[in-house]
Amino acid sequence: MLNKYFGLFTSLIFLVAAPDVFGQKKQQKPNVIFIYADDVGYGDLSSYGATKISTPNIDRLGKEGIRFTNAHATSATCTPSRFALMTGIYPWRQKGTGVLPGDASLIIPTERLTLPTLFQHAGYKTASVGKWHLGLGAPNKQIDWNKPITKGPNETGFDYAYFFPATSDRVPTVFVENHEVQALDPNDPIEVDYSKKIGQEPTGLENPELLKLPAAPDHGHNNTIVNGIGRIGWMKGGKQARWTDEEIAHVFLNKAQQFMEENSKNPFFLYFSLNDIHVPRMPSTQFKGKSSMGLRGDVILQMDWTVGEILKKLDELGLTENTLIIFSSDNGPVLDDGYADRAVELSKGHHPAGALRGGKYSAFEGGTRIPWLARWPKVIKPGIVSDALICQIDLIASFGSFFKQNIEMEDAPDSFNVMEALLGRTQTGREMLVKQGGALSLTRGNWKYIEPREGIALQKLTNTETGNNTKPQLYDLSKDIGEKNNLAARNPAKVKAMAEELDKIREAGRSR
Ligand code: NG6
Ligand code: CA
Repeated sequence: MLNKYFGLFTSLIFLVAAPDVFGQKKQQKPNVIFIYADDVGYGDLSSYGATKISTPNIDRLGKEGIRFTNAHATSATCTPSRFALMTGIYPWRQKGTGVLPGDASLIIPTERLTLPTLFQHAGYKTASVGKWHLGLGAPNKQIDWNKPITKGPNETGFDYAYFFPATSDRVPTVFVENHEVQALDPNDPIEVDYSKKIGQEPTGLENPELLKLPAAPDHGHNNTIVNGIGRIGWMKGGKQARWTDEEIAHVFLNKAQQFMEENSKNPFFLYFSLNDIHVPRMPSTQFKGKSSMGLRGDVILQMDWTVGEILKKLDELGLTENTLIIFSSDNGPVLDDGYADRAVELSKGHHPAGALRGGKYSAFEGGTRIPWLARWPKVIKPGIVSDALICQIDLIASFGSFFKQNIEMEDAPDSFNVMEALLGRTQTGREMLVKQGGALSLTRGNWKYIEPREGIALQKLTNTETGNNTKPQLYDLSKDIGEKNNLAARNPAKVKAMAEELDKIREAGRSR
């Protein structure tokens, strides 16, 4: 503890007094904006090879900054990737970090160091705007949506938060500002249930004729209908508070821009967690029909526009030069994720995971290797393409080192300081990385080992190759990025060494 405070104290002195942090006197700390898109694949952006869709605003970050080709989320779904980003802990070390329902309790212990608390310690104002999906309220306690919500983003390091609880396909379909559900009418209290139907409202199962966006067969998404869309989970009440899906991107953008304006005179950290391009894909009128790929393409355009609006706001506020803005995604892509939005049929000729195998839910590269572009005009040289191995879990150790904060091992046991790589000063990132689809994998250098796992090889609903195999898999990513050629049988010693290393990382409770 003492150490920690001493570290904090010295870092404050350092930051106030440092004459030369980046070659300039009295360098103001950079603003940091982390834009976290949902389910955007390695091949979904034009800068990563997409030809059927154009994403000029996101691509611009790479042209004016750096674009990574070997950047990763820890996991192939949302909640665990976000948990890792916030805590620096591999999510599989903690039970209950899988995809959460909308009424789940907060899974980040509030006493922990988190990425936003680290920024607070460095004197930043912090905000979380957008999708949350890390649970709310005390453990094992039912959330009362009609009273202030006790634990959430504000208790894990965010000074300001405007968010929805889980995903846009899960109830409750409401926005929360700090602790309060927005536009709540006390005479129409909200109730949520994930185990049984509550209330008298139509459900997708009973009244499919009421759906404006039909659910895909067998995927669920057929509980309470809100805004013509069947959701996962049942809710009643809160009629006035329910969102309109087509407005979500605009609402979040407005809140993000407002936070930037209010904090233009002091350093800020904005975690901007987009709803796009998760299902249900419901673009605003502005983007409907604007792509050649149906709704999924339209929300890619909407997402790109959103990034462009953030860049404009930075220009307008005179903050462009000294803002580090990062764009990334929480997991790989999926076409059919449960609504009949024709994504599969209309994406012909588009490869959402690029040359990678698998996608969302998969232990193959498509599940976790994601786009990562970053711009900071003052520091990052324009036009760098980097193949450094980096992971979102590394942000906490990287910024810890940047701010000269002392991060104890137990604070972020799986986070590595890769700041030099993030800023394009070296092409060397971390040496190894454990990733999670269903199975765990270990990547070290060119080699990727996927540990044996029972379970279906192909998830039919989403058409995902899961990476499950009862035999070990070993791929040489330098020659076989598509993981087609399993070299395990020919390299038993390598398999043994990597399996042992993975076991050791698991047992040690830490990897740094
Ligand atoms: C799945 C949902 C899927 C999506 C996912 C979470 C079904 C059949 N599928 O359970 O639609 O919501 O959870 O996505 O219900 S994530 O990006 O937030 O991890
Ligand atoms: Ca996701």
